[in-house]
Amino acid sequence: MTHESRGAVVVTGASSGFGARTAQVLAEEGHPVVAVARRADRLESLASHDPQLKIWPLVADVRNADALAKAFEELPEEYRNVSALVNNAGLSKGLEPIQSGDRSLWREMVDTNILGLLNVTDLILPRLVARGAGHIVNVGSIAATYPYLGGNVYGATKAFVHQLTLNMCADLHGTGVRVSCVAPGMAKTEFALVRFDGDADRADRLYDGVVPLSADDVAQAVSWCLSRPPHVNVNMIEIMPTDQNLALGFPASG
Ligand code: NDP
Ligand code: 8X3
Repeated sequence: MTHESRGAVVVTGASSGFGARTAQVLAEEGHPVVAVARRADRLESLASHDPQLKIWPLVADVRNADALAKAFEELPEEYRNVSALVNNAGLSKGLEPIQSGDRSLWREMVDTNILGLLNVTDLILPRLVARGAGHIVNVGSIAATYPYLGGNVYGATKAFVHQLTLNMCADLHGTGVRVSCVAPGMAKTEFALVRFDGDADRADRLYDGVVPLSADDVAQAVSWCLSRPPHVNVNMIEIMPTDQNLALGFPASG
């Protein structure tokens, strides 16, 4: 554990998948964790699963900056000394080609994956700069770098996350705040279920013949970034299932 990471860690999208597992892993390492998402029941069960772990459920929609700020004002004392942020909340919606895409789905992805991430960053980053140390890990995607059919707006929102990470590193040089991006490939979480609007059969078909990444694989990568010594900044980690072959096109056609 590095010096600055002894404080609390804010993990967004902690009600499921990567975020839930990351919250557990970081709490097991001894960090108080502020677990952010919209589904209160999921956060409550994460927080109460192991009473030894310090996980505080913070129910908020990352798209609503005012509600987020208000909820953070009400944090108990031991969760207020935030030293790191994992910007993980995000989603994909639909897999239509761009020419027949649905604007409301595009907006939901942009509002969540781009503006939502900026809302949380805007809230937490000034605290990190003020303490002269801190770390932000942004969860990107290989969809940012490698196109696939129907990935259009989703991939572009993740390309924003990748480029923002590098630009944040540039701006934050000399402040003691580090910024990393973890870019996973196909992983079995609720991601595909959300993308296909609750169609479980279609979501499951995505993983036919593939051993996907697990939420733990990604959580370990996030933990590794956060636990590097202060002189090391991990800019970017790409992590893919061995079974996922970019040269054969993307398996996301579901
Ligand atoms: P899940 O669907 O399992 O988890 C997504 C999380 O984001 C949930 O906790 C959800 O919580 C939260 N979330 C979504 N919208 C909002 C919102 N408006 N406000 C607050 N929280 C929100 O998917 P993953 O764990 O797989 O996804 C996590 C991240 O990883 C995403 O950014 C995704 O794009 C990215 N990713 C996923 C990959 C995969 O194959 N699974 C691969 C590469 C990247 P709730 O609904 O309760 O608000
Ligand atoms: C999600 C990765 O491969 O399902 O970001 O598009 S993939």
